[in-house]
Amino acid sequence: MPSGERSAAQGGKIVAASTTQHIAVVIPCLNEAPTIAKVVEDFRRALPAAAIYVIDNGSTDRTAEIAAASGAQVIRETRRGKGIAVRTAFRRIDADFYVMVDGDDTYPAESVGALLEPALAGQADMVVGSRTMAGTSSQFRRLNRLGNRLFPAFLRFLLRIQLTDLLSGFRVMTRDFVLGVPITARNFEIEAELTVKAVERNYRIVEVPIDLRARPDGSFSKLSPLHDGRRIMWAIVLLFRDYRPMAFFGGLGLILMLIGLIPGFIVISEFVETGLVPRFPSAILAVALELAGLLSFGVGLILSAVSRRFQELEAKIELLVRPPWHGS
Ligand SMILES: Nc1nc2c(ncn2[C@@H]2O[C@H](COP(=O)(O)OP(=O)(O)OP(=O)(O)O)[C@@H](O)[C@H]2O)c(=O)[nH]1
Ligand SMILES: [Mg+2]
Repeated sequence: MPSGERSAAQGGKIVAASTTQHIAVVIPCLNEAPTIAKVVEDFRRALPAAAIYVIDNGSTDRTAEIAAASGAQVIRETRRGKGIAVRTAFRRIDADFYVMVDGDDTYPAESVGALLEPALAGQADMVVGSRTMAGTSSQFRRLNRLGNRLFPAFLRFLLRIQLTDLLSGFRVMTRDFVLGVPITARNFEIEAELTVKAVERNYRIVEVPIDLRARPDGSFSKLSPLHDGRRIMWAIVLLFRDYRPMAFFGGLGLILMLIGLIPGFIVISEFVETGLVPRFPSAILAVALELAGLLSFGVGLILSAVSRRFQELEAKIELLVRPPWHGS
């Protein structure tokens, strides 16, 4: 493994100290020709010993060519999607620490030292550059800002995740983290997936404030707030279903049963008064809703037992793959 330089921020300045840790900067890119050279150069300056990789998804502009000319190693991935590009990067690149950042020159390279610090010090498995922490002055597009408020609130409500920025594209991850968190997202759900899966697996997440810049003129966003926002929301719902099946199906069951009480109450009160059941369809609807609710509860119970056993299985596989007596 090549030797690298250890960078840490002290008083806002990045200082280098020698270490044998290998740092890889991973930049997923789709048509970022106007900015990619600056991003590569900025990270080269901030982390002189790190290897810089641009994952190109068949850009139709000169992104790959410019990235290579700037000294980055270009990995080509024909399947479209930021999530797929990041997954490919993690499979192909071996490093002790991974820095993930966008190629649109919106994240500050000068903050990379502050992001690396908790990971290098062994205090964090993933460090997230938070664009919304107190004290930051990030420049969001209007709908993006709304999404970046809405999703953390949504996750706080569903999964009690207390983080300020779920969707930040500027992160540092350790090798252990990258090996331990399976990625399935294909597009912009990647960040939400990383965050939720990290929390559910009890990885240590540290947020560091950063300022997001606006995209420079002539560079175009690949994110459609409505379309991708919907996908991110859907991804969060599916993660909730998979990681908290009892809450998901139990909640659904409770809602169905409560709705079923309405026709049920009418039918029962009529029966108590007259001894008859004149509204037959209401009676059937009430029973159907109560049974559907119970079924949903049952599904929740079964899935939560299965998911618990899978957690145990995952812990055992981890022990087999990386036995503790072989060091970390
Ligand atoms: N490899 C690859 N990278 C992608 C793809 N889509 C987006 N990206 C990159 O992912 C990063 C984030 O995309 P952006 O369009 O900047 O999305 P955003 O940062 O959420 O939103 P804006 O900065 O407002 O546009 C950029 O570096 C893109 O080039 C893709 O399909 N493949
Ligand atoms: Mg961007």
